[in-house]
Amino acid sequence: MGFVMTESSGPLSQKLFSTAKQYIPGGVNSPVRAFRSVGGEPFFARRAKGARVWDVDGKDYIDYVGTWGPAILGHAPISVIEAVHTAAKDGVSFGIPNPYEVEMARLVCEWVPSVQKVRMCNSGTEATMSCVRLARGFTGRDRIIKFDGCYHGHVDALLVAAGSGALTNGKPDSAGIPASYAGLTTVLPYNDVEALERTFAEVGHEVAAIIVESYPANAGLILPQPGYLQKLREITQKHGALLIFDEVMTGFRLAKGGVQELENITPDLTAMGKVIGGGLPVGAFGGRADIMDLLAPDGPVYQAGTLSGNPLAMAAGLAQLREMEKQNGYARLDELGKIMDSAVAEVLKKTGKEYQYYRKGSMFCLFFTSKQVHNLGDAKTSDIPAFRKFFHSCLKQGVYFAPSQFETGFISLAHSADDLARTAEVVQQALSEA
Ligand code: HOZ
Repeated sequence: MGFVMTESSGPLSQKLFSTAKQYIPGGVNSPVRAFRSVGGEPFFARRAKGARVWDVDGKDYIDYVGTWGPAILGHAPISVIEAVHTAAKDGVSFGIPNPYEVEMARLVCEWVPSVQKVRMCNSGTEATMSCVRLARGFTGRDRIIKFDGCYHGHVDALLVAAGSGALTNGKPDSAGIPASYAGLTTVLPYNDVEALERTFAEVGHEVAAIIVESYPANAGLILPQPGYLQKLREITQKHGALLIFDEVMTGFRLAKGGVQELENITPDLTAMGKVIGGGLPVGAFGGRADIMDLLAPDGPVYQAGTLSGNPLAMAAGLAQLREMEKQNGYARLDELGKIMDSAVAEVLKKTGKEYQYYRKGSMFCLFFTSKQVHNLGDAKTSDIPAFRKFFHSCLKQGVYFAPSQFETGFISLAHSADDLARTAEVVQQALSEA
C-alpha cells in the first residue's frame, strides 16, 4: 500500500523519529541527519545495497550520500561482507595487536608515500585531533591555522568557523569550547594567499601547523586555486610549521594516494578515515616517522584507543581497498563522473538559471548560486530555500542527496549509467520546482 509522504518520510520513519527524539538528542546520532537544514523529518534506513538505500517504509533511493563517503564500492559489497564475516568468526575485538593491523599499516604506507608510519583510530575526529596534538608536541608551538568552512570533526581546537553540520545548523563555533582554547586557532579564508602571508608575517613563529581539508568538502565541494596547496606547503616549511592534510574524505576516495597524489604535495601528517574502514568506524593518522615516533609508547605525545585496529574494521577496510585496486576503481569512478558531468551540463542548460557544479573524481556538488565558489563566503551565497525544495523533490522522486547545501555528493562503483540517467531526469524535474 502506498503512503502519503510528509515532506520527507513515511509513517514508520515518523514513528521511529518520534521515539528516537525521546532518547537521542535531536533524534539522531549525528546532526546533519536530522534534516534541520532542509526541513521535514529524516527517513530511517532499513537496508542498503549497491547504489540504493531502502527506508523502513519500503521506499528505495539512489543514494549519493554513501554513508558520507565510505561506501565507495556501493553499500554492502560482497567482498567486504565476506571479509567481516570471516574475521568475526575469530572474534570481534581483541584489544591485542593483530595481523590485520599490520597489513593495513603496510598498505597505507605503500599507497600514501608521505605516510612513513601510521596509527589507526576510530574516527576522522580522532585522526585530526591526534594530528593537532602531534604537531604541537613536535614543534613546541600552540597555534593552529585552519580555514573557514573546513570541517575536521568535532575537535575542540577545530570547531571554529567549521563546516558540515556546524555550518548547516548555522553555528560554526560550538558552545562549550573555552575562549582560551579557541583563541589558539586562527581561521583564514580559503584560497586567500594574501591573508595567509599576512598571518604568517605576524604570527608565523607561533604556528604549530596548518590543517586543511585537501579539497574542502564540508561546505559543499570547494577546489583550491592553482598553486594554493603548494603555497601552503612552502609557507609552512619556511616558518617551521607542519602541514596537516585532512584526507578523511578524499583519502582513498579520489586516488590511491588521495589528493596529495593528484596534487603532488607532501604533507607532514595526514588524517584519514571513511573509505579506509569499508563502512566500519575507522580513522587513521600518519606521516613523517620522526613526528609519528613522538607518540606513546615511544614518545611523550599520548594517544590511545581501546578499539583502534579492531579486526573487523581492519578486515572491512582492507577488503574495500583491495577491491578498489582489483577493479581499477578510481579510473572507473572518473568515467562515471564524466557521464554525470555531461548529464548535469545538459540539465542545467535547460533551466536557464545559473548554478555552480564542481566535480573531482567521484565527489561532486551543485551550489545554488550564480557566483563561482572559491571559499565559504561564496558558498554562503547559495539559495538555501531553493536547495531545500530541490532536495525534497529529488527525495520524493527516489534520489537521496545530502540534506544540506554544505555537503558533497559521492558516486560509487555500484552506480550505473542508468542510475545516472535516471538521476538527471529527477534533477531536471526538481530544478524546475526549485
Ligand atoms: N560530517 C558528516 C558529513 N560531512 C556529517 C554526518 C552526520 O551528521 O550524519
